[in-house]
Amino acid sequence: AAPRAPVLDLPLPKDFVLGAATAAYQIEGGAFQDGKGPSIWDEFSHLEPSRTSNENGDVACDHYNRVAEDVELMKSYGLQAYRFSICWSRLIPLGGRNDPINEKGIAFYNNLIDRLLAQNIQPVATLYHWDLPLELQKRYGGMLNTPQFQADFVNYARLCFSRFGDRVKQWITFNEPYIISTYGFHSGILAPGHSTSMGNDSRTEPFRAGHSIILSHAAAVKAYASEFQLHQTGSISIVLNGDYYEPYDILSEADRAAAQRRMEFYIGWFGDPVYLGTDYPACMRKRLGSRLPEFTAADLSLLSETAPINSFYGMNHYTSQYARARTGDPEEDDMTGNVEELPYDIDGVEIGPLSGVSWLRVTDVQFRKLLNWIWVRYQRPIYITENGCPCPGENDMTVKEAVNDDFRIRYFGLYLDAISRAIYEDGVKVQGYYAWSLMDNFEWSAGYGIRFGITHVDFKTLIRTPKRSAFYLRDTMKQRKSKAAHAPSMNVPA
Ligand code: PNW
Repeated sequence: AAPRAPVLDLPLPKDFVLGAATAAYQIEGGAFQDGKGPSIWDEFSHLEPSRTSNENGDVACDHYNRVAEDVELMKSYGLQAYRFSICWSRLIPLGGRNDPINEKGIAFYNNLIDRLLAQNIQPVATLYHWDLPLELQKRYGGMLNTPQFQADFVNYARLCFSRFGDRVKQWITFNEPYIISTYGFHSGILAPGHSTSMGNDSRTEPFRAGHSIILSHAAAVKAYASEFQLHQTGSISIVLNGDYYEPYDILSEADRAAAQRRMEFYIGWFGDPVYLGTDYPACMRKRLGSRLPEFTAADLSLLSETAPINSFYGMNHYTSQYARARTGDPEEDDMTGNVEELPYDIDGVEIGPLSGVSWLRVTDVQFRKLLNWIWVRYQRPIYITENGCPCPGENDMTVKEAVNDDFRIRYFGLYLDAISRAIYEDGVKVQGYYAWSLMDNFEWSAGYGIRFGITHVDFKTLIRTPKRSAFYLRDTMKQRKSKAAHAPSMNVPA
């Protein structure tokens, strides 16, 4: 076996933020409590035959009824910030701009936010982590209806800013538009589960959904900036995920171009309109033709006006792959720029060790490269808003075994070292790191079978048990920050 690189516990800046992240549907439960309306996930997770491994989020971690206990956990982990998402249909059960508001839902998030602040943990709120009010999907097709969706989203965003913005100082509009668009409207493995095999048009739907997300994001940013930011003094942006792509054959010009193109089809799709205020990447326009919606002149001026307001880049990152140029014509519903994705290169060498889930390999070297790619392209300070992994075989372990999560500790250690190198050797500005996830939770189509938590959750008793990685994060952060004072600061741009 190849020698394993050691974790070096390299320095991090003193003001670097350690947090953990969750999403409403994955942890809250209370699916029918206190007037919450159903979301597309309540419907999707109850379909027969099951598309979520015969499990659903009705109870999940029961966080809805255990906020006090969960904030205590965060405190014991030394977290400085907590990224959670707000369930739209808890606040507006039917979702729309003329529909009634549910004060009990507002009270739930008020209580969470106040408890966090009482422990000096900064709340970071995501407005949309995949749980669209079901009624809006039924009423007008949800994201496939851009003007209606945009108007309803901005109304919901305004409600959140006005009720929580006195205390929430960092806002994220959408979590992972790429995953929403491709998994919700192409492969269909996430809600609303559209795909060609279900009779939907997967050639165009993902790009229409993505278009709605971009324009709804921009409209919400504009509302925040013009109506709230001056007195609330918070920041707002979006969270984009993305893998880094290495060329399958480093000597092949076609594979090198394929790797770059794959990242533009993944990250540039959303990053260019949102952060640069421009049209979709040229390679997408060229290859997708009429499959890709057009921005009107008014859209483009909204995008260019709001682009600079997005003051940070929210980056979810887990893994990387090899990209190989396809030789034939692309599939008619191709989403990749005609690129084949592989876990190994031309010599058969795997990109990194496999974690507890088939799509995630440990690729810390590529993480550093992606930090550089994003920094060069978008020039925003970066927050790692999600990063983590399940350990191999973790779901078959007893609690006693699962809390000794050495594989996860090493993953965190290597990825934090990569951040340190990006900061001090490459001059990339990285300001914080949120572990995914605070606790084991409902992992979408995989149900409860894939565990990403730094806290073990027994889904029968709902008992929480800290894993060693939670305390590793606390301790390594302290150690890394104490070193930072002595670290040379190189190539840091103005
Ligand atoms: C993220 N992929 O989704 C989500 O933001 C979380 O809700 C989720 O629990 C977490 O990652 C772990 O899966 C992703 O296939 C889903 O590359 C799939 C991928 C990446 C991110």
